[in-house]
Amino acid sequence: MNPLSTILAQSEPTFWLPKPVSNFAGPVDWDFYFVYWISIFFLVLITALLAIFMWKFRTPPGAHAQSQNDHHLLLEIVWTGIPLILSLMMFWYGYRGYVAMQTPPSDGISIIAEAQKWAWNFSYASNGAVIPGMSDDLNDVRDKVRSGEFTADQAAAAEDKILEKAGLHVPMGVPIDITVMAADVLHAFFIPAFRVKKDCVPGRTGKVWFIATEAGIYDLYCAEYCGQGHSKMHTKVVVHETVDEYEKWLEIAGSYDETLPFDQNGAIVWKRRGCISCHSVDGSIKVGPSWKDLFGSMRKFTATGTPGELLADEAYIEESIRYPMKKIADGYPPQMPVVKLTDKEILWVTEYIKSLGQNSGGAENPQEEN
Ligand code: HEC
Ligand SMILES: [Cu+2]
Repeated sequence: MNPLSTILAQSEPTFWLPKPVSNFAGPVDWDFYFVYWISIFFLVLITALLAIFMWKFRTPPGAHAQSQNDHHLLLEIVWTGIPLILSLMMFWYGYRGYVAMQTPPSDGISIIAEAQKWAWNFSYASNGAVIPGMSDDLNDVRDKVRSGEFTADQAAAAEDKILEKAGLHVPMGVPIDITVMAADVLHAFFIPAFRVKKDCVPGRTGKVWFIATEAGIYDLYCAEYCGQGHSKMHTKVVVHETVDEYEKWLEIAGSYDETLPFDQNGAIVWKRRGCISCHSVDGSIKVGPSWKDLFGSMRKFTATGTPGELLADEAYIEESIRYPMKKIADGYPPQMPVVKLTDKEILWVTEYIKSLGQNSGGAENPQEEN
């Protein structure tokens, strides 16, 4: 390491940066403060010289302007040479860090982070479990803290409960190899405490890797404006102390309780897989139609430009989930992402939708002006 490192690399949160807890925090913070202090130095130097020269060389009353073209070779060399060296250093440290971040080690734990409007899903390569971000539940907790309904302790307890089956979980001290994807529009995977950020681009995969260096709970944000619910697309990273602890968690969190009735599991799917951010179950209209009284109603839709009408039965629901772009319900935007549910999850969701009222003349398509 560089002797400057000890001065520039931080180990505590600063005014600009949160507490650094990954292998990249050292080099990233070093680069940041290197550029920062150089900028401050020159800002002060140049502003001060400007003020001094303005005063010193001001035109005396009555004087006439004269040409002052002149050349000072040594000065030219110095004020070109020093910035050149400094900017090459900035480039070099930045480039070195960038290459390290783009090269995941091959022995990491593989996880896929998929972004959709407006939720995260994390799939774990070791057992195929899909764990949701549960942004809505976490946001509820924050709202309750803000409104005074929850104390800090109650909030922490509620958050722990949610994170038993949600969030991105990783063990400490092991390389984590994350593939980022997007189901619909641009999103970005951003964990400030780890100093990693990567765009999630529909139709492409991207890579992020890191080694977490301290157990704890940290924020994970979407850092690319992705529409109405963008600001709520926020979840947590849980760093476990040991790989054992992490594996134990994964085994339990990844499974549904198959002894529950289908509709109850369907309600879990609705929350877990992010349907909740667009479909209400109480009749209110969010981005998509409410699921209340949907089953058995007549649905008006447009399929590749042609209007049609169908009964919302099991087949219609299944098709709407597997191929959301085939039939676009009238009055709604074609905004539903392809969320890859398992056959069981589709069955459970369908039972859940049935349990929310059937064919009682509800679930009208909204009026045109919506
Ligand atoms: C980003 C918002 C969004 C998310 C997330 C979303 N949907 Fe949708 N969904 C829509 C919109 C908008 C429509 C209406 C347009 C259309 O038919 O595609 C719709 C339509 C549907 C329909 C057909 C309803 C009708 O009235 O014709 C079903 C069933 C459905 N969604 C199920 C789901 C399930 C299950 C999930 C979760 C796995 C989900 N949706 C997640 C936006 C969303
Ligand atoms: Cu987003």
